Amino acid sequence: MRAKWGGVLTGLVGASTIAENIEKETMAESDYQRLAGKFVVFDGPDGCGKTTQMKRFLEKAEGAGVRIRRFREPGGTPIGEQIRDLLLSTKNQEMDMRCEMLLYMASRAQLVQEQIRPALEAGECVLADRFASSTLAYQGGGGGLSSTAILQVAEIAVDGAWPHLTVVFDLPTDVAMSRLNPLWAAGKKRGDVNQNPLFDDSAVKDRIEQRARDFFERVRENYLWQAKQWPERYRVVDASKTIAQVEKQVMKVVGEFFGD
Ligand code: Z5A
Repeated sequence: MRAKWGGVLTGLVGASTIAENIEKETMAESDYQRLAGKFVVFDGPDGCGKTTQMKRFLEKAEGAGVRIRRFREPGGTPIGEQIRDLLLSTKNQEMDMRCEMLLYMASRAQLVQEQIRPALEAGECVLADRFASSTLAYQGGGGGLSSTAILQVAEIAVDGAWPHLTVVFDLPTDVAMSRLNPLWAAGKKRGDVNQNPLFDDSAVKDRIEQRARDFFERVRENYLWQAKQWPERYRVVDASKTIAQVEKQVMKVVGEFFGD
């Protein structure tokens, strides 16, 4: 398992690694077999469609005989699910960003020790819905915490179990928001989305709505920055396309990453 995070954590660059050339629609049998013992993360802003794609990928990988385990963050263990409730509860509006970051990491530490490391050591493929890349994007890019500080805590939480590949699902914020709540696109009442405290603004005012939107712009930009920072283990797909088109991109980038 690799621990290659680090370097100077500043700046932002566009998604030069977006898979635009959609040629490879399926993964070869040999590509699937190379997933054994590999740790793959699907990540991206809310509404990017990663969960939809994970289900499809999982089905295909299992169909090809791959022993594959799927986890979501925060959560994935009994302790992690309790931490998830704390984090996503709309009651905890006063939660400090540092507390939030540490709770995500605490859930992750438990998940790594209890599930991810044993699965990888047993030769299974691990497919995770979010990982440390989410903390960098949300609590770092969105919340303003230093990426260096987040990575220092992550080194403790992850304890060497870094993903081999992180697939970032990139799309314009408005598209993501409109998927989660069509009212967003119409500029009307936002409502609650996935019990997300950021959106718990039942009497939406423009200032609040704008603040949430800006946050997610920064989240998106941070994911793209990560992909630029660590090109050897990140790939970006254009998640604004149809579900079938995004799936083709996923097959292409994963197949090529683990292929010959
Ligand atoms: N968070 C954090 O801040 N820091 C961290 O370290 C971690 C997480 C680990 C977890 O919420 C929250 O925790 C998350 C980040 C934060 N939210 N915030 N803020 P969650 O687990 O409840 O949800 P999520 O991870 O954000 O995933 P999601 O809401 O399930 O969305 P998704 O996985 O990105 O997308 P989806 O469920 O596959 O699709 C969303 C909708 O779009 C659905 O109706 C689909 O049918 C539709 N969809 C999907 N693909 C397409 C395409 N291609 N076209 C059109 N429509 C589509």
